[in-house]
Amino acid sequence: MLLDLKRRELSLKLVYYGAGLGGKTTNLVALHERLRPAAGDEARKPPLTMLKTADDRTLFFDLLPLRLRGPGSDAAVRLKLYTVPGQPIHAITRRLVLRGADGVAFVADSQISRTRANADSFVELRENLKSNGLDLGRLPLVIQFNKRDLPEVRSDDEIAALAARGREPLYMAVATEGRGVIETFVALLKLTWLTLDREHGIEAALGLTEREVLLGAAAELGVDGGLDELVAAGVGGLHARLQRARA
Ligand SMILES: Nc1nc2c(ncn2[C@@H]2O[C@H](COP(=O)(O)OP(=O)(O)O)[C@@H](O)[C@H]2O)c(=O)[nH]1
Ligand SMILES: [Mg+2]
Repeated sequence: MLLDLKRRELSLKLVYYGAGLGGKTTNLVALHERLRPAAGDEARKPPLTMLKTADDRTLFFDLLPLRLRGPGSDAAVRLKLYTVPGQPIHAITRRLVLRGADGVAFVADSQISRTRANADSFVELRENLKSNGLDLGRLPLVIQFNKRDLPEVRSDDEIAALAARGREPLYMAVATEGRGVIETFVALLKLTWLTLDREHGIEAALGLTEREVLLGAAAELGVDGGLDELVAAGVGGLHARLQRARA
C-alpha cells in the first residue's frame, strides 16, 4: 500500500496466485476485456502487460493497472493486478511478485487431477508470504475455484464444504467465459479495502468510502448496479457469514 496524501491517491497491489495453468492470466485477460474506462481524460484503456514464454505461459508476471475514482471525489485508487508464473523453476519470482501484496486471489484449478498441485501452491503461498513478512491469517484472501466447465472436477458440495470450514470467501468460475471473474475481483477489492481501512484508516485519510471504490471499479468494468449480488455470489467464508449477519 502506498498512500500519497498530497495527490490523494492510494496504490494497492493485488496478486493472483495459484498453480500453473489454473487460469490466473485468463482472469486478468477477462477483466481487461471488460474494461470500460470512465469518460474523461483518463479514457485510454490501460494496457495488460503479459510477459510470455514461447508456449504462452507467464514468464515473470502479468500486470493490469487500473485507476479508480469514487463518483464525485477527487481521490483516486490505483490498483496493480499481478499474476505469478506457475512453473516450479519460477519459485523465486513468485516470492518477489508477492512482495508488498495488499490482497491475494488464490486461483484453484477445479480438476480433481490438480488437487495436489493446488494444495502445494497454497502451502507455498503461505511460506512465501511469511518470508515477505506477511501472514496468511491476516492478509485479505479470496479463493476462486476455476474451470467449473470441465469434466472430472471436484463437486460443488465438496467445495462448499471446504468453503464452510475456511474463513475466506470462495467463488466458482469459468474464467475463459468470464464467469466468476468480476465477482472474485470485486470481493478481493472489498476485503482488501475493509482490512486496510481497519488497520490504517484509509477512508478518512482519502475521503473515499468502500462503496464509492467498489462503484468506481464496477463502472470501469461496465457493471451497472448489483454490486451486493456480485459479492454475495461467493460461498462460505467469514465474509459471507458477516454479510448474512448484517442482512
Ligand atoms: N476449460 C477451461 N479452461 C480454462 C479456464 N480458465 C483457463 N483455462 C485454460 O487453461 C489454460 C491455462 O490458463 P492460464 O490463464 O494461462 O493459467 P495460469 O498459468 O494460471 O496463468 C489456458 O489454456 C486457458 O485457456 C476455464 O475456466 N475453463
Ligand atoms: Mg499465467
